[in-house]
Amino acid sequence: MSINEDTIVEDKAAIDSDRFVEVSYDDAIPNNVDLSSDRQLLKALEGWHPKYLEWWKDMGPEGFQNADVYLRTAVGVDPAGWAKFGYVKMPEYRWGILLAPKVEGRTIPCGRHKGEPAWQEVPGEYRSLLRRLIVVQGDTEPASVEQQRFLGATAPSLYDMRNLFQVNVEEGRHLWAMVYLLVKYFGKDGREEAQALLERRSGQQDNPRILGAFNERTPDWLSFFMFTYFTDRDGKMQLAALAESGFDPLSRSCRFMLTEEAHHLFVGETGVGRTVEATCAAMVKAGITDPYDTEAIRKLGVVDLPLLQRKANFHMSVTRDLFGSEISSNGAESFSSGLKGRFNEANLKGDDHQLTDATYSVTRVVDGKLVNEDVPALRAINCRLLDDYMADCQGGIDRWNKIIEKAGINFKFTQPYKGFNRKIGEFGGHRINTAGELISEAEWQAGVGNWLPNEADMDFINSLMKPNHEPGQYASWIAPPRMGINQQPVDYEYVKID
Ligand code: BYC
Ligand code: FE
Ligand code: FE
Repeated sequence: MSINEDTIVEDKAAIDSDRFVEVSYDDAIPNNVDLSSDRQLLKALEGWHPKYLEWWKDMGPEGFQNADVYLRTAVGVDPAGWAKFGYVKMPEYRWGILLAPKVEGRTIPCGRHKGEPAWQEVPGEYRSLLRRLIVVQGDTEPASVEQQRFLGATAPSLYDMRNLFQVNVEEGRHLWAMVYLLVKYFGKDGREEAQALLERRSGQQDNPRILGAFNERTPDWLSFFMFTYFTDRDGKMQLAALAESGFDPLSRSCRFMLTEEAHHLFVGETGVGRTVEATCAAMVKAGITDPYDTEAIRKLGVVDLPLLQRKANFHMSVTRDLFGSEISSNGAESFSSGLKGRFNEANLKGDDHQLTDATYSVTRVVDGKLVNEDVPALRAINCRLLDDYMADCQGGIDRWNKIIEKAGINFKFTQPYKGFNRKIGEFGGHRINTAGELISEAEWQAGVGNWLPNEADMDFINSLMKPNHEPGQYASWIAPPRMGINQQPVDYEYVKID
């Protein structure tokens, strides 16, 4: 990783290799998988390419398709220099197929096949389970692009607009990564799945995206920053779990995707952080010390901190649902078959990596009470990844709190209780407040406006969403970044709007 903007955050998902692998850029589809030697695969992907471009033009960023955007493009998988920067029109972005280098002698890290050589071909007995995992992963990538497609028009700066588009083209590349696996390894049904990935639509009634959070709206820039901090972090955790897969091509794909993911998380963390910074600075300047003096704070053209907490509550809770049921036989089977590991599987010490006798504590709702139960760890794989995710969320939250503390304002962001506002799993169907109390429907209705963004909140946020499309111009509600992209200044013309 040499991208300087990413080095100030902790999310440097490393590629654990020191070997440089040549990427072929002469082909229509840049790749390091020797595509030109596999005529049938190449033909299938060349057939998919124009349909992908059609999808991008229909469902990708609205407007700005002709703009020159200062983007990074992956040009290799060497950690020391894998990307180049330059102006690109988004439809001309070189979406490539890049796998992290093969690790010689790699073995299946977990489950009943632990220690056997990693699969280079699809294990027949797990074919449909593996395909399902790849399809679900693939489905989230275009979904996020669809969710974010209207944001360009209200970008708070050209710097932010560029970051949005960077995230969008890379999510497009992540779709390519999964489509490559489907088309190369799953024959006719793989090609059908690749087609279906371009047909489902985020939020559409009759053909929605597969997972709940990817059918929610991303209506404003605060949502975008919260999404890239909290929901792209589900991406990080799931990709990390799939990077442990015994199916080696999936593992290698995910390892490279994690490199790009670091920037998405950076955009989220710094986006929220800069918003907090602008709020605190405006409050201090106006001599406002009470963070709940909402009316006065909003008059300054900045976002009050309690509203940011409600926004965060929404994104945290819908993202937690993405981990599936805490107790899941699907989760157990994905692990036991060796198709998906835990976070950091190969490096977990003092563990049999098979979980034959282990237990794990899961919070459940039993007879109207929240209780912790020890359940077989195998069945609690999803719960464990969710717990790891929640721990991983805390770093940025602590750094946001530091900004507030430094300004001398008495306010602290917290994570709502795990079971708050959940639809999937142990807490689904129960009303639980942010403090972790089971409450009645009436209590929920009375309190929800304090826990999730209410109508007045959304109206206010909307009123702030105005374009700032001149180089160096930043909206009142967000502080300029400390540094630009790739050592460019913060007033660089990151997007040349035609
Ligand atoms: N919404 O046993 P269960 C990313 C379904 S994000 C709707 O509870 P399982 C990104 C489930 O599919 C990372 N349906 O859970 C971020 C199953 O249906 P079937 C994406 C849901 O299967 C930002 C049934 O309920 N990658 O990359 O153990 C921007 C029972 O399932 C939901 C992955 O998720 C839901 N929230 O786990 C761009 C990794 N939850 O199969 C990109 C691959 C569950 O019975 N996916 N269901 O019809 C998986 O590992 C698993 O599919 C899940 C679900 C963890 C998602
Ligand atoms: Fe992604
Ligand atoms: Fe991402």
